[in-house]
Amino acid sequence: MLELKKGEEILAVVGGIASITKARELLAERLAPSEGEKLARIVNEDALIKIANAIAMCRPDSVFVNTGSAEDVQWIRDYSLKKGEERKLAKEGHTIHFDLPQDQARLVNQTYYIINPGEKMSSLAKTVLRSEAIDYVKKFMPGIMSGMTMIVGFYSRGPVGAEATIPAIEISSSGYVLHSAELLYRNCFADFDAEVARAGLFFTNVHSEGPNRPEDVPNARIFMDRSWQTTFSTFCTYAGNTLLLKKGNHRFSVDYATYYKVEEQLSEHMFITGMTGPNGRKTFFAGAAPSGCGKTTTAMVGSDFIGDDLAQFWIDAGGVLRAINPEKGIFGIVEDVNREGDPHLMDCLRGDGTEVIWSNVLIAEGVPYWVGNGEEAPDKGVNFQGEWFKGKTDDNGKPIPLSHKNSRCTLQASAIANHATELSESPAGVPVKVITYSGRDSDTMPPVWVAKNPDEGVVIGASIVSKATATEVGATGVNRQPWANAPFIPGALADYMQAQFTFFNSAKFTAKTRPIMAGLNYFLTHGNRGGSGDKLLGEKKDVKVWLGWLELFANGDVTSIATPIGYLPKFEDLAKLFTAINKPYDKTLYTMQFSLYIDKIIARIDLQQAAYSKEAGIPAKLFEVYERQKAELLQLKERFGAIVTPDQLAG
Ligand code: SPV
Ligand code: MN
Repeated sequence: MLELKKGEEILAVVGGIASITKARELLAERLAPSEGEKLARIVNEDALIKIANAIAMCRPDSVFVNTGSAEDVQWIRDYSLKKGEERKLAKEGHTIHFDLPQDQARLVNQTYYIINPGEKMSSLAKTVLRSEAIDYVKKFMPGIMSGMTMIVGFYSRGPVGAEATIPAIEISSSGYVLHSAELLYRNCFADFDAEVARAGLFFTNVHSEGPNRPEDVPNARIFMDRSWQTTFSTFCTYAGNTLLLKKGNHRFSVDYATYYKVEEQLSEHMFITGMTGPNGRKTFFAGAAPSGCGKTTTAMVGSDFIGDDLAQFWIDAGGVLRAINPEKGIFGIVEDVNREGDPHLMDCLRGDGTEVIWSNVLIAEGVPYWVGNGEEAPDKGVNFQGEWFKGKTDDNGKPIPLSHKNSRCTLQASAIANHATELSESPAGVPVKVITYSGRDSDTMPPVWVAKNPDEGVVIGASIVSKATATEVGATGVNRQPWANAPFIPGALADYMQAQFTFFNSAKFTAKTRPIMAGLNYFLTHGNRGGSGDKLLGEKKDVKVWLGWLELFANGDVTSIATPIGYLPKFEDLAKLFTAINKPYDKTLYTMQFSLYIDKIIARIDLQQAAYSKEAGIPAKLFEVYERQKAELLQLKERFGAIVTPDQLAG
């Protein structure tokens, strides 16, 4: 359940401004004439009251209104440099930003949904009661911007005018945050009022890094008030914690789609990309993957890249699934980005002419370096923890890597050679025919398989797992990652799941337009498929083949092998696609990749069933699909044994 505008609005409580008259008085008093003139172009009263309250609460020395004009954006770049949040690098347009060592990724244990008493939330969500959140904000946010400038920006989460686009305000004392916002989101200052009227809502984000000291990070909070669609972020700078236009507002969009737009919209943690099939045919894909599982790489494999992180969907009047990217840029992980796997991105990172904000990489003589870049590495430099030299260890004697695992690059997507910029900006969105779900699964699911129907497709999404890292404990060695979206699902998982079943089964789709839904897995190892060692069975460039096969399958150009878990590709069809990427592919490898390891799949189903049975109100359909698949797998096992090859399956 989600009830909007329920409970006290924290900004108003702490800022103390309840009327437009009072808001206008405060704005007249606190804004320099130049900024007041700019803000006068915004007429939405709710927005002005929010901004006035943020000023009353944070008490900045001055306020800068970002209209998105070239001068305003340059002001933001200069402010960030002057404040020391970014430093210029050797290459024109490149800067480096370091987050504090304690703030190198999403602070999941300090991220909370603000809830009203009695609200039912996802079992995976951390919550804080409204009254406690108010206490925190009252204690830490008044005066948090004193000595600083507050920057106010207006952004559109999608092309202006698109059915699933929602506008938002980003307020921050950080030049880096607003600079990032300019690269990643569409500034909609000129259209803000009209967009709020069209969409019927807007999101608000208030952030301040405060003094930006390590000792304050324990006090950092990322609060998301789902009832008032407002975020609060303090004492941190990592964009995933501060630029809440991104994951903060994604959470609100998920919430809004789940409770207010059932069968109309979905909001997903997915890339969007187009593949070119025979005769120039374009087929668009959207795909989910947990953070750090190759989502950006997959997106850029397409011939018509649209987005690498988020997707907003709706079904149009003709029954076609449409998607837009709420972002216009990339906040991408750089580890393992190299010429071989990511040529287009490398062109932007090493070539000229692209504005890039680097974060938390190694800088040596003004040049950024990162782990896995395929280049020669310097012996020393400055990285996320300060001075660095080869062999440097931390307090526990552990080697400090050259760059942080989550170090990132921020740039506009339009800089990428295969970005379909015009299409990305179209309010009509792109027609999506293929939905994919992938995780990091070393031993169970094949590289690609297609759901037999929408219910089974929803179950593939519900069953994503990623291999646990060394820091995560799990009896089975895998983490469940429902739809790769679970960290961003505020409400009950059961409600979200029901919304997925309803959406993908919608009668608005026709037999021709209903998307196919597929699983992808790039992480099988030799050792787990009858060979030996931890080496992966495939490589990054194989992604083109898996997507290429799905493109053909979605358009009825290839047949498949039916199995209890869905449809598998035939060897001959894959072999042709591998030939097209100049790579040998043999039947032995195919058999290792596509044999069904029945005991493993059943163990995986058991793991999911056990976990979902603990969750209240899960739709019965999920368990029905698992039961049917299990029964059919056991029949197969009886006939062929525990490992069933594609040849046996094809019978
Ligand atoms: C992710 O972690 O999924 C990201 C980066 O896309 S963050 O903004 O931190 O969410
Ligand atoms: Mn993400």
